[in-house]
Amino acid sequence: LTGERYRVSRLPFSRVTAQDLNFFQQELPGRVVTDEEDLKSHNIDWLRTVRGNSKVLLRPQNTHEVSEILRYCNERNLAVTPQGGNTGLVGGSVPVFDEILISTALMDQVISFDDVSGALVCQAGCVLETLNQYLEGQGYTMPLDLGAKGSCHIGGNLATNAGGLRLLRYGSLRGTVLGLEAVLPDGSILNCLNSLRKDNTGYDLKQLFIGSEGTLGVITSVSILCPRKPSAVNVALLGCESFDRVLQVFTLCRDHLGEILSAFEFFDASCMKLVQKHLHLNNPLPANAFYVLIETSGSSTQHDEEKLNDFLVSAMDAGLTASGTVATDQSKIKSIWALRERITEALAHDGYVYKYDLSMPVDKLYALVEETRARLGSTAKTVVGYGHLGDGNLHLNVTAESHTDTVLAALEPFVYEWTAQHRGSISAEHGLGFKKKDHIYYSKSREAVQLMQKIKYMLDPKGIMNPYKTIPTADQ
Ligand code: FAD
Ligand code: 2HG
Ligand code: ZN
Repeated sequence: LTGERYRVSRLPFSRVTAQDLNFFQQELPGRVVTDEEDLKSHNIDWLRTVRGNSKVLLRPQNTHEVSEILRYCNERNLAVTPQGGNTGLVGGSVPVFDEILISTALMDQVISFDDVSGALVCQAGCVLETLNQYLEGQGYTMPLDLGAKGSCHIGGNLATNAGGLRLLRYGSLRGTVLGLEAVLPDGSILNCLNSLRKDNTGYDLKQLFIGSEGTLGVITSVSILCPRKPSAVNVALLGCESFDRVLQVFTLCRDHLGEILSAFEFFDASCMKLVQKHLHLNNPLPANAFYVLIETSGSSTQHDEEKLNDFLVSAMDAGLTASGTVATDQSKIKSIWALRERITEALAHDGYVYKYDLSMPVDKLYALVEETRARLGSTAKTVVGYGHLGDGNLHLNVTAESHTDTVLAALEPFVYEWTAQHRGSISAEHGLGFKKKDHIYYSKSREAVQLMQKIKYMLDPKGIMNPYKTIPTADQ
């Protein structure tokens, strides 16, 4: 866990005193958590691989309270870690040492929804799935969806610039977020919360906070453009005998389904085995080397079904797919999606997980999985490859009985070098957090990192915002 394995030393921040606790209790009566038991789940990440030792968690309800907390912490030189749903996969959401946790859990109010433009304005602590349910009642949907939707907060989604299962259709948060409000480390409030589609007045400051992983300020409110809820959704699960076939299915799929294609995900046979073994999910197809999940979202059931059927006939005729099944009703759609969405959960049951989230040219995606598998041999329990193929995003995961330096040494820097050689990114959508910040140079130049450090220093000269995360400190 933290410290020993990662060889990191505590920076000279102040330590929380009784006087500090008094101040917090005055500001947030009944919303200051200091009980060790209650703090446990906030001090450890979802993967249970990094653990901090925070002694206090603050639960503000509004922007003003966040501002008061940060102004005080900055003056006192107390380090803080913003925390949403704590579903992050790179150790960014938990303290490394005794940083104060600022939770957005009680900032869960919808502020406004414009049912003509689809602009939703809400507080940062709204849970993604709750927002989606709220919108569905009004004929709209959220432009992003991910397996952690039941727990992750929209503020956390912005802070990590989460990608997920709908990016292929609705694009990244960098396009769908219309505005945001953030509290800077000195307590000042940056209000960029507009709901305009177009606004070219000066630099687009909201982009700095999207993907900043809590290192520049706390995102307190969000304005996001939501699409209409599609009235016709179909899902197909296909089996393919090689990755080459998967790629051919993708090309054919784009030709046939074009504008109604909303997801193109793939996973290999090892993933299927894991969800069957650990989660008892049912594979509706005969065993295959690869599986492809295709989703269409459109406005005409008949038109979409016709298109999907034409595509399936072409794929079968061309011998690209060995077997397949189609779902139009909600419960079957859900059970097919579960096979893909719950792989992360199944992996967590399998052992210690080494997790890589890479983007690279699609034709190279699976070669890395095969090389990794051959390289590790019997030292690994399972090596799997899956991901958002439509976005060129591979999730390479390796499980072992426990963490060992031998497995780690076989994986790193190999995986990062391989990715950099193919001009890929070593973090496609999960961010760098605590675990990967020192690997940034595989994907960014020295000059780019130096400019990031200058921006960080300008906004957070004392470095109190989520220290030890995302970018290497300036003197490295
Ligand atoms: P947290 O985990 O609490 O925090 C993440 C980071 O953001 C931390 O650095 C934290 O300090 C910072 N932060 C949180 N809230 C704020 C705020 N209000 N202001 C400033 N900084 C803040 N990610 C994807 O991209 N695509 C996926 O498909 C995907 N699927 C997942 C499936 C599962 C089962 C799990 C467990 C995770 C998945 N993730 C995925 C990763 C994770 O869910 C996302 O990164 C999510 O966006 C994190 O949201 P959160 O509220 O849990 O943030
Ligand atoms: C997904 O796409 C998530 O399911 C998690 O991004 C990926 O666990 C992973 O590696
Ligand atoms: Zn993903």
